[in-house]
Amino acid sequence: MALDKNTFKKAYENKYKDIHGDEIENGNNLQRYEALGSLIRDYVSWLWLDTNKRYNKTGEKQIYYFSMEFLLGRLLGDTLMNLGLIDICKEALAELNIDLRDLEELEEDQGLGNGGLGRLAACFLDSMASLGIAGHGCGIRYKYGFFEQKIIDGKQVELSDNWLRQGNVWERRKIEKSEVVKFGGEVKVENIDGRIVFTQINYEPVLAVPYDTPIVGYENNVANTLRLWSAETVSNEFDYSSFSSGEYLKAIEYKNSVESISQVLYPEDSFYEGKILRLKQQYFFVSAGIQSIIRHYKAHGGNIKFLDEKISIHINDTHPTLAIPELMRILLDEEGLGWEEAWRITTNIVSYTNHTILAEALEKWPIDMFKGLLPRIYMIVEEINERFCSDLWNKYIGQWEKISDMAIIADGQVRMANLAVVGSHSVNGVAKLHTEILKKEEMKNLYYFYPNKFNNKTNGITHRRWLLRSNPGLTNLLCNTIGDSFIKHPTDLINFEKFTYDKGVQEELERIKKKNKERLAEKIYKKNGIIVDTSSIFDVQVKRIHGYKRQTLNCLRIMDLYNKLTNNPNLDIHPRTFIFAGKAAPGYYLAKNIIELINAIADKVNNDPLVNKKIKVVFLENYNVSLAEEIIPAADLSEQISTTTKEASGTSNMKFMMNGAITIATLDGANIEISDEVGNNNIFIFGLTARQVLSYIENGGYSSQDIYNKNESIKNVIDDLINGKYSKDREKFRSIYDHLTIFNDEFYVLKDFDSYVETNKKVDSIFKDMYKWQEICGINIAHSGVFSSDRTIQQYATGIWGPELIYKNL
Ligand code: 26V
Repeated sequence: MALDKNTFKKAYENKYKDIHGDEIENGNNLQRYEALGSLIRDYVSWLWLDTNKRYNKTGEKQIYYFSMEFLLGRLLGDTLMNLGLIDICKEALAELNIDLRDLEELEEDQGLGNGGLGRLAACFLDSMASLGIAGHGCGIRYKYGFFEQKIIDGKQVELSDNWLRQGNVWERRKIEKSEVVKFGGEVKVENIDGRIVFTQINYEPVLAVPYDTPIVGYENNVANTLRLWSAETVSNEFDYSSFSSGEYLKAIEYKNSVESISQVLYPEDSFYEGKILRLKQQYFFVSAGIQSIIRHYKAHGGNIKFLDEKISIHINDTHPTLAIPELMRILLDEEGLGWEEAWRITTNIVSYTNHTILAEALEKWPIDMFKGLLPRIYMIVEEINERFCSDLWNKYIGQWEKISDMAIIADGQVRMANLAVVGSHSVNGVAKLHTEILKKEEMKNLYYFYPNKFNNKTNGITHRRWLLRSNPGLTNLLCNTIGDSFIKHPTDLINFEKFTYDKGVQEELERIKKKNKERLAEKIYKKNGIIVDTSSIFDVQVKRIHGYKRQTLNCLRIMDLYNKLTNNPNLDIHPRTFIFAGKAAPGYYLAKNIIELINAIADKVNNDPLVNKKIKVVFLENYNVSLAEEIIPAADLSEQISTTTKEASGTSNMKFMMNGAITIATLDGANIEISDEVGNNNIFIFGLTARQVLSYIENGGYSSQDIYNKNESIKNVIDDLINGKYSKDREKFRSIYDHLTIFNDEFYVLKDFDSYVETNKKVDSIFKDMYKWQEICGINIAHSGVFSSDRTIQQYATGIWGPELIYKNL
């Protein structure tokens, strides 16, 4: 945006007076933040209007990314950057004695997501807008986002995330664009003039009210829309006259039960429970979203028969799969199309991404629950299933097992993944290995039936938030060495490779990292009261706490190192600071126990003067996007140590790499592709291969007890879990102990222990040579461009949504 500092300053002063009726100097920073946010939103509004007008005029294809989760984080800084206003704003505020960073910190994180899947959706919105693709988000405006984590006595305690407490300057409530979503009741079937007509009657109507947030592209005059739906009663008025008859309380109860649909984000991301409220949430936003898309399309003269030429709907995992039968319902019942035509249009429009192969995360709804809540939708799913199964019968005569594996409805359940595959034209995994496992294992039968639907789209991250914004020091160095073309073309980062052999550049990389580490060290001191050595290796594992992500493996090797250091305090190791952060699902006992273990180790190690000059352990509470933005640029070592085959892709691995951390990893998810990019010598790989893990799963043959019995270091650390060393309560870590021993170590932690410890010794020896270490960091940065979500989105556009979408705005 073309604005000068003085104009900006004047506009800000006026805005402040406008909304607060006072002078800036009399107010507090929160008021200053509100005024700034409101001013920026005004600027964006013009752009937003322009973009929408343009889309209506050009009639270009609109992409709708349907997701239960959008983990945006804060918006002020990124929006300012994308508008090209950051320097002007900083300078104008400085003249008013205001530090922009102080205001930025007052913004609540928009935390409407659990982790990887939700953050990916946010990166994709940023990339779509920045590439000039007409791509919009559709989801739920949860009143409470992902819970806030407190650590009390070493344990996770969950507090509600009341993120709207201070209001939200970015959103606009659009009551006039509300939709009605119908739950329950019955379906009346009539024959009207020879046509069978289905009408849902006696249903419970819920009003879906949209709140729109602009998603601003990077310096390209584009503002797309994230539309989040909130549930309200259709009539918001209480009937006060019925107060005396006791109806008033009933009315309030009813209001609460309707509003509960968009009340809270489910804090699980890997364990499926068939809760009716979650099914309601899914249908609620999907139905509202599709109704509004079609209403808009028709209002602008679109012919329903060509809907698939003008829109694409992408479903982020199976959660929005009801988009398929809902679209069918509208095309059949409301638009009067025949089945074949409606089906062709629907499958052309919908595409699906799978994000996990964990069997326990597969969504399957009990038929009775499904049918009771969504009677008409169930009829349509039944019809889809029958038609699909009849195709299967023709192809696989007599192969009942295969057919029942592929069926959409079976064993009293509706299987959402099967419905998603059958009802869409594209099914993608999120990293090469993950896609191969989907094709050859998880969805083998469906893949052989529809080989052309399956494809890979390796995840990515927006380099604008994760490099330009979160690491200005590194961005500066890059601009000074290779110019700024990488900002629009992130693969140009490869030009940095030749500089990484330059000693001066290596020193500069070291200096930048040191500064980032100092900032993080300050934060650690403020939050945890722990002083950490910024010349130590910052060894970081930040992500959801989960068995398969193997924070336990990390813990065991720290416990092992602790044993070795207490036996020999002169052991020659480079000092290390082990940094953890992450939330456990509130109902996941083992994961919560792991958090307690990390904190118990921290307590022990940090307070032992014999070792605490060499190692320290830190658990930072309440991991979220903003905290990630501070931790990742300060990391030396990126821990990506999941059990091979279990992590679909991972995206923090890409963020660390782009910020010049070196990865220690198993050959899982996108780690494989990172390794292919940088070469074996520039990454630390260890552990079982996918083939070995799959063979254990299929053929058995793994015994953790054997390893425990034969390996002394392992035996010692496992015993330490229950011998009182880390807790007076010897039973405290019993569940971890049992998991690793009696339950045969489901995630092969003990199997990978030795190679992990050995590989860490290599880390140590290379870190001692600062120049070599920084050279490798530089190579990682140089090769990180392909992991920008711009690349991913271009591949979605060309391969799934429509090749005409890309490159027009670059
Ligand atoms: C599954 C479930 C199961 C039922 C309960 C609620 C719920 C919510 C989300 C999911 C999907 C899987 C969760 C997820 O975040 N997967 C991660 O997706 C990332 C982006 O593709 C990927 O990098 C991670 O490897 C994958 O774990």
